[in-house]
Amino acid sequence: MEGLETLKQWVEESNNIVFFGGAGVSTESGIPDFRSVDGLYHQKYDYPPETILSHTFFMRKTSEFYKFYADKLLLEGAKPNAAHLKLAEWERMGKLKAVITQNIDGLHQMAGSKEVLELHGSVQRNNCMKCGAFYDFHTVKEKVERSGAELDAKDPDYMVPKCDKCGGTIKPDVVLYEEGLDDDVITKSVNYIANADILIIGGTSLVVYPAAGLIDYYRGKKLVLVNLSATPQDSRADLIVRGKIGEVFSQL
Ligand code: CNA
Repeated sequence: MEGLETLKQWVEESNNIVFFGGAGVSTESGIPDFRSVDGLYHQKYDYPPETILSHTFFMRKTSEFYKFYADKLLLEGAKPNAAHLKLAEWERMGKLKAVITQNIDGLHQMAGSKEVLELHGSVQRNNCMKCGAFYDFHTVKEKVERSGAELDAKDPDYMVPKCDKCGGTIKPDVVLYEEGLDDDVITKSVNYIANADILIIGGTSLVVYPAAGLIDYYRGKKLVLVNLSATPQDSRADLIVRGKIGEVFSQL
């Protein structure tokens, strides 16, 4: 595979790698991305995914939101793949400083990574919008399923998880379209990227802003892109490895 040997050598020589990734990192774990041919944007729904995953839609059509969310994003049983595992291993070896991810699936932490900056939040954390009570992934999944089994599909609360303490609606700690990113996560990400020796970008179409704009802070000369398809930033890369990220990382 072209570029693989160079990447291998750069990784061996470095102890300041930063990884920036997206949905393509988890497709080999069975979680569909947005923009690939079998991604969510090419499947049929009553509304486009970016509409369903917006703040306005969540507030106005909460039941519709949870139907899509439960079907496509609240996936149980997904396991980290070779890419997640290799990144965690590099961190343990002191080679990698941080994983910055647009993913919300929690697979990097499951693989053992510690410094994970989640730009778009996580399905693992959920809070009641009224009283703030915390709920984990499994509890929310159970509540969504129970509500789906007990209520009529036309009920406005169909599949909507409710708080045990106050009855309020539970919302995932996921950054929806129209919502802002966490300042602290952004500041830390900028610092890691600005000081990185190697920036490896993988499994992302680099079209979702402001996240994709973070790579502008990189000042080094080892910008690596590991992606299945071309991105608008390919011309800026010092090295491109075209392939499946799990397969690529298992050879590093
Ligand atoms: P995207 O726009 O769907 O792009 C994915 C990119 O990854 C494409 O360029 C693909 O060609 C590429 N790709 C797919 N599979 C592989 C693979 N095995 N190896 C290498 N490259 C691959 O996704 P982005 O992350 O760029 O878009 C940002 C959105 C998608 C973020 O807001 C995420 O929250 C959101 N998302 C997250 C998940 C998740 O958490 N796993 C799933 C679906 C969408």
